[in-house]
Amino acid sequence: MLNQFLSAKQIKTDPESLSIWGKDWTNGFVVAPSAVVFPETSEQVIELVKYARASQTALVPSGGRTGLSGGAIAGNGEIVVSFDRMNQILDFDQQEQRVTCQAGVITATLQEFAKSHNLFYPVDFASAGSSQIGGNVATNAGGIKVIRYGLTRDWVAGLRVVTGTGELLNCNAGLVKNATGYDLRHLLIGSEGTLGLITEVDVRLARAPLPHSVMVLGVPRVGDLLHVLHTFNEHLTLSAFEFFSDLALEKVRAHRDLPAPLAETMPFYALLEFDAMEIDAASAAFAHTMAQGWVLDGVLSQSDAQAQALWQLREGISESIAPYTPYKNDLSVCVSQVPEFLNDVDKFVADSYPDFEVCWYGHIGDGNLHLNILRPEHLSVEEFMAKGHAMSPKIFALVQQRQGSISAEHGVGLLKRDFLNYSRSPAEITLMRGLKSLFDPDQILNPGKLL
Ligand code: 2HG
Ligand code: ZN
Repeated sequence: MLNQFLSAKQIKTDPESLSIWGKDWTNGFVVAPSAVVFPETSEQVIELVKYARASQTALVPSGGRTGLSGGAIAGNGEIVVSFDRMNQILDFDQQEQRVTCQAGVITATLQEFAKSHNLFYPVDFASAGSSQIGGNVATNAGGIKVIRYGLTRDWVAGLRVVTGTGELLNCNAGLVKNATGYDLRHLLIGSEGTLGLITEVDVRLARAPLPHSVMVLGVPRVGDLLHVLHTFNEHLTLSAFEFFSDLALEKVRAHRDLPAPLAETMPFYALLEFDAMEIDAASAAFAHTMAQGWVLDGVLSQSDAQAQALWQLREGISESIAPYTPYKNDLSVCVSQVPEFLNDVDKFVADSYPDFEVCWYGHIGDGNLHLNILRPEHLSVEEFMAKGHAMSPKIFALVQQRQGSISAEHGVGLLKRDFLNYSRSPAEITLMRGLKSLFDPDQILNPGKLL
């Protein structure tokens, strides 16, 4: 019985709690867990795994529930393991620039903690106020600063993880160098709760960043976005290179009542961030892109408040289109392939679904495009989802042609599980299944996700 090792306040079975903790931000899946539990220690997580093995009950790990691939959805009587009560910062070493967090520490709390010590946790995204570090590690979260600082993986110096056999692994306790065979830490990062339950993370921190400037540029063609990227990369170090289409801008402006960044509407916009001290190099790069006709207009932030206002144009898009219940995809190809790939998708949608609107935005500097197709008013959510489902194999085939990824940063979860073969070979999937059986022989950890 759960109450043999958890107190009453650590177990919820009321329908409202089940519906809240049983899902993430993904729509369209059945939500039906049997309980939600809130462990407070790694020992309690071990007890939970032992209980799950003995009773053959599946566990669904749950962080801030901001996922968009259904990785934290419990649809089949599972016990949801929420890390909300494991939200302590346990240790900090200023010299080593390293902090040890329980899995449930909110990303923004970690960012604030780093800032208060004149350091920097550089992994950042719009959902940082809710997402938890354990979930970020489980999905190898990316976000808006990957171009300069890399992914969550690049900041994980150590992990404590409870496997599906109830063993607590202490993977690389903060070492910089460790050449002792397979690095299980990196196998567990991005494993979406299918190999183990992450209880603690040692996070490396960066030096505090210099003050930033932000530019938003109007760009006529998608190919020009890459010319702009390369020009700026040659002149200075970018900490972000994002893009969005005119439709995306229209939606976010309407939703947040924001002014237009430029005098005229442009087909595409690039948002660039760089150290303010590099302004001369940025001005030279800007002048060159204007002279070439790759950029038609631009605006530069004059204060932190203006920089934040420009960022809203990009970061607010996802929320602003949520009322359209979009068909969502998170795709990547090599950066050089982005223009042709984007045009392939646009052509496919225009030919096959002429009444659908494609809302493009994303981390184009990483080759990561968020493809959101908006539901037309005349279609019900169910009708539209059915069409989206029919569309997926065609879009994933276009990804496969370019050896791209069907999930760049959101994870596979439930949403992409049946399409994994578009990005992974049969040999890779067989090895992944073998690893799953080793870590979780009873298939109790997030079953049905990823594989
Ligand atoms: C972003 O970059 C997030 O804004 C969400 O990854 C993307 O909603 C989306 O498709
Ligand atoms: Zn994103």
